[in-house]
Amino acid sequence: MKQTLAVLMAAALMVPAFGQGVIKGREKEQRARIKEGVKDGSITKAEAAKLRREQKDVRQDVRAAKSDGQVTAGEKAHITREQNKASRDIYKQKHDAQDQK
Ligand SMILES: [Ca+2]
Repeated sequence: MKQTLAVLMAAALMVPAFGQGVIKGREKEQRARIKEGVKDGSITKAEAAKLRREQKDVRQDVRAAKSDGQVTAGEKAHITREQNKASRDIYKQKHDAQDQK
């Protein structure tokens, strides 16, 4: 019985931990990388706008995933994939020759 309660409590804590921890942390990190790229000239304004739209899309999907009060493993995997793609896109824009899209 005590064990069941502990499992339920852990499950209840997982949703906010997922949303505020991993996702927010990565978003903050990616935003900082975009800002840094704009500052050192490796990311143009147009590229930054595109990358920030990507971040916005991820945030929208996080909100949608949370809207029913439950972030499923599938939703979490989808968001992680999106963030991985966003991260790769930031890397690409930071290392391109600006004229390569
Ligand atoms: Ca670039």
